Amino acid sequence: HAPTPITAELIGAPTDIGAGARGASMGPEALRVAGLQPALESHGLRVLDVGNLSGPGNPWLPPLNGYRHLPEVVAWNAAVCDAVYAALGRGHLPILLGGDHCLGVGSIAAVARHCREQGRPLRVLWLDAHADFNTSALTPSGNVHGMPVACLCGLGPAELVGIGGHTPALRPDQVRQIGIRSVDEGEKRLVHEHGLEVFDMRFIDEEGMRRTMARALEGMPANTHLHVSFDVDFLDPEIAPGVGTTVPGGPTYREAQLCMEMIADSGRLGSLDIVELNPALDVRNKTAELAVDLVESLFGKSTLMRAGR
Ligand code: 5AB
Ligand code: MN
Ligand code: MN
Ligand code: MN
Repeated sequence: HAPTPITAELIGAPTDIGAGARGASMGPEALRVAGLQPALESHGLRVLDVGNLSGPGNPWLPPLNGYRHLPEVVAWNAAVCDAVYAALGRGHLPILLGGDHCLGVGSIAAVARHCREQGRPLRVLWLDAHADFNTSALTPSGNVHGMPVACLCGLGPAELVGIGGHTPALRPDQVRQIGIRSVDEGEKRLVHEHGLEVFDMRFIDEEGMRRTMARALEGMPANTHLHVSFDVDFLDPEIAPGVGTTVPGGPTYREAQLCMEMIADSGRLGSLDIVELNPALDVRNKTAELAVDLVESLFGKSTLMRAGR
């Protein structure tokens, strides 16, 4: 008989509270318009779209003590953390539709809590142009979307760092960063101090995406929960202009597909964030459509072709 299908739970978080440009708040709807639900269904998943979370508006204020909009960022992350944790408790695979990347704190804190309770190992793949390892002392902007990895590793304001009930939510050795090509000076030092494993664009240029992903996915015991935090600015801006913080020199269409396909082949994917999509900067929703196309590969779009070889 057929195995029980995966149920993906789509959770919209329409906010740009942690970003440096307005517009990521329109991300969830753009992903729906691009056909995310039918795309997932075409690969055999059941899909439950639970709609959008709500939270405070964006007051667009300057930083206060090194953070922009910290109380609002905390409110959104608390809502995301609760929703993702509840989805995992139902046995569903949560897909967070951001929203900006500050929401990675709530999403991954929930996943970490779930894994701790289930006694399962957790690995986080952080697909991004940026390391997102700033602190209030180091940040050039005060934008919290540049800080989520640091917060998850215990570096940040107590309200965010403890949002999942355990501090820190993650150890740096649980994280693999891929596609990195823009890291601030102080942030670089902190990344090295904490021993984050970073497969930057130089590494991908020299070793290729295949060896990069093989390295990023190695050493996962069978019951590992793999979380993918997909910042759409990971992709080269030539193919993905609809983001607030473009950095040239990212993965091509084929490199990104291979990255997603190798994650699918690992068979370990347990939760996903799709963040930083900014429809206000997009061209006819093509970045949203590309994100949907890549997420299809993450759920085995290429499997049939492989089965036939
Ligand atoms: B994103 C920058 N490092 O901290 C900062 O898009 C950019 O979630 C952060 O990766 C980019 O402001 C955050 C300059
Ligand atoms: Mn990011
Ligand atoms: Mn980024
Ligand atoms: Mn960004």
